[in-house]
Amino acid sequence: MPDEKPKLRFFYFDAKGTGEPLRLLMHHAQLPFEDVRLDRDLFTKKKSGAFSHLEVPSLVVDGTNVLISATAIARYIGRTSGLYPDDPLQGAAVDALIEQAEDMAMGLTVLEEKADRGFDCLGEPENEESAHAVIIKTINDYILPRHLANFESRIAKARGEWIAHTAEPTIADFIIVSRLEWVTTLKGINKNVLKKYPCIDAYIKRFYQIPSVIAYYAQPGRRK
Ligand SMILES: N[C@@H](CCC(=O)N[C@@H](CS)C(=O)NCC(=O)O)C(=O)O
Repeated sequence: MPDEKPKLRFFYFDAKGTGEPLRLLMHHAQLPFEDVRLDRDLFTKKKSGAFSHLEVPSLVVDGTNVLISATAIARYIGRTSGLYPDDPLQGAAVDALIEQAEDMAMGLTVLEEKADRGFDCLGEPENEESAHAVIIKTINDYILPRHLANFESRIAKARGEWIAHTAEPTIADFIIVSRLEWVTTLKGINKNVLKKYPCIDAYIKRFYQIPSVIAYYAQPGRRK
C-alpha cells in the first residue's frame, strides 16, 4: 500500500446511483476526495470544462489518471486502502459477489437507461406498456427472487459478519447494499421486497451501523 494518500477528484451526479457506494467507500477508507457533483444538463452537453471524461462515475487520481467504471473504481479504492482482499481466492469471492449484484441489476439497468444500452425501442409508445410490463413481471417473478435468495443464503451462512465472510466490510458490502436498495426504488418493483428476506434486511441495517457510514450521513445535506 503506498504511504502517501492519492489526490482524488470524484465525478458523479448529485444522486445516489452507482456513485454513492464509491463516495461511502472513500469516506470509510479515510481517503479524502473532492466530491464533484455534475448537473445532468452540463454532463449531457459536455459543457463543463472540468469534465471531459467518457462517462461517470469517474475518479481522477493525482490529477492525471482517469479511472472509470464503478466496480473498477471500487477495486482501486479497495486495493489502496485494504478493503479488497490481498488473497487471490478471497478476491475472487468478492468479485463474484459484486458480479452477482450486477447480474441482479442488469435487466433493470437496461429498462432505466434504454437509449444508453441500445434498447431505445422499448421506450417507443407501442412497446412502452406491453414490453415493459412483461419484462418487469419476469424480473419480479424470476430474476429478483433468484438473486435475492442467493444473497439471503450467502448472508445466513457468513462465518464473519460481512458478505464475503470477512470480519470487516469489503468493497462487496458497499456495492451490494447500494444495489439492493436501488432495486427497491424502481417503478414496478415492490419497495418492501427486501423485507421478505430477513438476513438481507438485517444485513442492510448492520451496514448502516458502521461508524463511518453513520458519520457520512450525519454530514449536512447527505440523505440515506
Ligand atoms: N460501466 C460503467 C457505466 C457507466 C455509465 O454508463 N455511465 C453513464 C451515466 S449513468 C455515462 O456516463 N454515459 C456516457 C454518456 O452519457 O456520454 C459503470 O459501471 O460505471
